Amino acid sequence: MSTSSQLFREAQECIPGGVNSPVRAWRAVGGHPLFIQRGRGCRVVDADGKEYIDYVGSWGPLIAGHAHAQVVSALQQELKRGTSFGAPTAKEIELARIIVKAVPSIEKVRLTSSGTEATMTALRLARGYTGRTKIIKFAGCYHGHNDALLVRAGSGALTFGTPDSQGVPEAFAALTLVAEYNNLATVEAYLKADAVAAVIVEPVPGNMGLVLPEANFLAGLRTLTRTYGAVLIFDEVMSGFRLARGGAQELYNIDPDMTCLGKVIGGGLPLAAVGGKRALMDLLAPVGPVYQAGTLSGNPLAVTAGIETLKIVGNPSAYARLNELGTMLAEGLRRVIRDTGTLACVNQIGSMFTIFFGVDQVRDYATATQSDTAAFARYFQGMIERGIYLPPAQFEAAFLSLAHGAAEVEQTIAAAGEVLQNMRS
Ligand code: KE4
Repeated sequence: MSTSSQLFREAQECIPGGVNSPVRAWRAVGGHPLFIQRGRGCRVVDADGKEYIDYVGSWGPLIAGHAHAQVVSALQQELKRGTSFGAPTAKEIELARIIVKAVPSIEKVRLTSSGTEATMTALRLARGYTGRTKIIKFAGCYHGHNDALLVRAGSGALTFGTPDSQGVPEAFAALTLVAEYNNLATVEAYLKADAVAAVIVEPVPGNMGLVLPEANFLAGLRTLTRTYGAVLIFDEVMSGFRLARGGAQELYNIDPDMTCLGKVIGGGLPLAAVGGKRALMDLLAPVGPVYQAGTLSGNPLAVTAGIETLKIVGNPSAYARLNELGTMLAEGLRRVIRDTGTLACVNQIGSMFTIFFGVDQVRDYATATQSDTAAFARYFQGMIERGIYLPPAQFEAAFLSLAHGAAEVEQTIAAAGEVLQNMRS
């Protein structure tokens, strides 16, 4: 069996950077990526046969844990019926009904195969609906890799220092206005000066590392967009069905015009969605004049994995359990940060968390980018050595699943304490 380092060498011969998505390449933390051969529950095993407690969870989808028996069994049954038909299936109605019931702001929903497609569609709908062209996004927020949104973007774009990607025509980028998260004044200034089609935001950003909305920020966005006639798009690809059944909008009681979902709703298979008010959604082809399509949109296998995952996380105690584990982990990390005299902070909400080094608070792009990414890299490598697999980049969120337990959390805190102590010496 080839080891991860052997596989990485081979991969780089035929795949750019040896990976099919940049943030997997470990460029920000050094060394070579783990090639994962299997997962079960909250653990993954790499090509060298080493086991890790997994806090990447495929960047959010695996909220039920890897290879959950209920998901695997349902997929095995579905697979016997075929893989894709390019025709509507009954299960797409079932998933759409689950989403509409769980997220009151969504009256209709269109399934896509990626979050990028979902946000791209949301912007096109907002432009078609308003007849306006300018959009507002927030520095550090990442909404996938469509041209309009690769401006001051987070996640891998920020990690690799390409928040404004090469190849995006200046004419496109000029239509994207960049505001500061947690700063309503920067949004109102744009709305007053320009006719804006949409404001798109990660209500709880995970792509500059985890950042939390301050009081009235999200409610302020809702008021401002209503006042100036801009469509409010909540990009909940990461937070949807992750932070609550109804996502961040349920937690903060906001009624956006459109919502993008992904990750959890596909349970680890390629599935995302754009949903919202009927007046917007019925502009979509074949009903209305805004075109959007996808060969594998609503794919039966992905829909099956999504339905089963949403059933599992629909258990009444699920979010209480995720929140309990997240709080336990965050409090433990803060304790070892104090005990080792480390300058660092932990942002956490529910089952999402990020540790930032060299700063005592991160509330937006400016404070996130002041963090010590070299220290994060040392921390990451120390945790990997102790069997803890964190997202290999500072500007990402880490995720707990229902398969994690107190034992794994305690093991993680103990490992962090050792690593932070070693970083001091
Ligand atoms: P995808 O096109 O990768 O399915 O979704 C794009 C997207 C949209 N919106 C938000 C809030 C997102 O977080 C994402 C994708 N998230 C990254 C992780 N930060 C995916 C990991 C990767 O790029 O490999």
